[in-house]
Amino acid sequence: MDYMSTNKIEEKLSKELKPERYRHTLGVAYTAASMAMVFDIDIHKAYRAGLLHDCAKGYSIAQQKDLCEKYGILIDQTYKDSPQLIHSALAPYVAREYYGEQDPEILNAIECHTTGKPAMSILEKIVFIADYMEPNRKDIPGLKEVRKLAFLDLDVCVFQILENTIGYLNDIGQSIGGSTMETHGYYKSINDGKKA
Ligand code: DGI
Ligand code: FE
Ligand code: FE
Repeated sequence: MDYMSTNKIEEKLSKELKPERYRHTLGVAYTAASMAMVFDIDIHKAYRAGLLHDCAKGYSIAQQKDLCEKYGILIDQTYKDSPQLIHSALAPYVAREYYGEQDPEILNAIECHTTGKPAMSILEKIVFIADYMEPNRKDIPGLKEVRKLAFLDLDVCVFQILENTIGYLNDIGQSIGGSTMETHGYYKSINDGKKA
């Protein structure tokens, strides 16, 4: 697939995703672009990463599993327990094949947008955070604080999101994947190190 203009990507996503999901997608794109202005990275890159982050969400879980087979992505125990994480692993493949995205920084950022990972780039942190806090997200406890932190300290903000998410998943009795815990531990130690 050849390079697609941002306009074309928007047009295609608006057909592939449900209206509510597309609305969220635009929210993440604009939020990521605003954060890029604060943290001095390429605004347009942040916008495109936001646009593409949920590009695999138009497929059912069954279709997502088939696509994993096609691309050689292993469906491990974490994905069996939490199939809502699969669209994130698929995102770079779908973005490349169906949306012509070649930029490795964008592809990496959309790949880790659900669980995060240790030592994320600024763009990776921005997409992870923007996904959680874009304006169309329904209000949840702690969201106001996350929205402020998002423009002040990316590492503290990432950690706070993981605290909230892990607490929430524990409350509803959902299993928490290894990469989520690994990201949480990494950002805890990074932030503790800054205080010391
Ligand atoms: O914009 P979305 O695609 O809806 O949001 P998302 O990609 O951040 O993630 C979807 C869900 O995954 C969200 O409710 C948080 C949840 N999640 C994150 N880490 C884990 C997890 N769910 C489980 N079960 N395990 C995890 O480790
Ligand atoms: Fe997602
Ligand atoms: Fe999302």
